[in-house]
Amino acid sequence: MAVEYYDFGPHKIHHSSVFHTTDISFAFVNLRPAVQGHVLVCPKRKVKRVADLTDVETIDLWRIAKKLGRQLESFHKASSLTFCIQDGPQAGQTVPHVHIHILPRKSGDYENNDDIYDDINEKEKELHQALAVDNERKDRSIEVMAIEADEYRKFLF
Ligand code: AMW
Repeated sequence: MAVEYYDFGPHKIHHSSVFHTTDISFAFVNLRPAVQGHVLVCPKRKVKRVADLTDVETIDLWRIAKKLGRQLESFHKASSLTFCIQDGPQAGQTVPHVHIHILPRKSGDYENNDDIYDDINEKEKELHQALAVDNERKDRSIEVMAIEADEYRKFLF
């Protein structure tokens, strides 16, 4: 039987938000995307830091990120990609479970290209505050996220 929830650090990701899985990893849509198509790829095993990944996990994560990146870029009619890992709290990691951010990029999406990193952190700060006040989702509903994941399931991989 398929699992109902996937562990993402302390968070439970409903299967409807997960659009690709292997035995080792899963890919899911973001609660607070910085740009359209901002998704996350994560090992199923709860691993905090990149150095804790096995070689098999490392290869699987990047194999998925590589393929998904190309497909998401085309799906969202983008022309570049930002791949990013915040590895440890001082690097901006807010969820202690390794994840690769994939962000399709378009011309003019940010005034300065690298502003996207500030935006990722800003979105995470907002999310953190929202979750601290009330453990409910205030922004994207599970239904909206499921629709996005459904689309990817149909068109990607
Ligand atoms: W990190 O600061 O740890 O590099 O990034 C955490 C990412 O996880 C952010 O992009 C944030 O929006 C996302 N996120 C946090 N909680 C959830 C959740 N419950 N469902 C989907 N995405 C989440």
